[in-house]
Amino acid sequence: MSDFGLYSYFRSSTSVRVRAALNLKGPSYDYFPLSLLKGEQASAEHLALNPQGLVPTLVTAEGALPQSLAIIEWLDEVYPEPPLLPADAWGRARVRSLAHIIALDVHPVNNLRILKHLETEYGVDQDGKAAWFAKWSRAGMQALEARLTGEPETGQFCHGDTVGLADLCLYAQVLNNGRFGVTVDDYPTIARIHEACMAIPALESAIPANQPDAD
Ligand SMILES: N[C@@H](CCC(=O)N[C@@H](CS)C(=O)NCC(=O)O)C(=O)O
Repeated sequence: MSDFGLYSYFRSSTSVRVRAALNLKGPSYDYFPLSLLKGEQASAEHLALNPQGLVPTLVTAEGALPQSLAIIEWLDEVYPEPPLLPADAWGRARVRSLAHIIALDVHPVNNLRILKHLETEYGVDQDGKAAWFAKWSRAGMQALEARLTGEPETGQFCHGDTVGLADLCLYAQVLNNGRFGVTVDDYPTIARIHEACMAIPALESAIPANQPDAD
């Protein structure tokens, strides 16, 4: 029997973050794919676990846990190795602060349900949705790049030379950006860290193309 069940969608960047954390930490998990395009995240079965109807949802012996950052921080406490947050308070605050640029400011306004709402309620077409995505994604990437380039704690990864929570958010967002034509060309430090992330087998195996529901 597996340690966990994970409700996930291959392209979902929040699911990428959690898959990467699980792969790094090592517990086994059953993969339950939900097609966001078919609306399976809003099925009665999934809503019973996650009333928001969003992925990922981690099913644990203690209950279902939605919200990728909460899942990753919980995994980090239960499986301390390798740590995804620094040992010192300032380091933890900095890593969360970097991760939040993506997870709290970029991702929420570019989520599928927002893009769908723009289309159905306001008649925004594909080009308009791509422009919306690029605007908010670039705003976050620009700020992230400035911080990563200017702050002395940046190393091979966002914080020092080991992969952590901020890196999981960064590489998942860079992958997602690619679908909307937002490249890393203007963000050399982000590009360098993304490449370092992709060189880690646990992270590479968590990318959309390597999931059972990839099309
Ligand atoms: N804050 C949540 C966001 C979860 C989320 O929005 N997931 C997206 C996929 S990346 C989703 O399920 N979207 C479905 C929809 O918008 O209907 C988290 O970090 O887990």
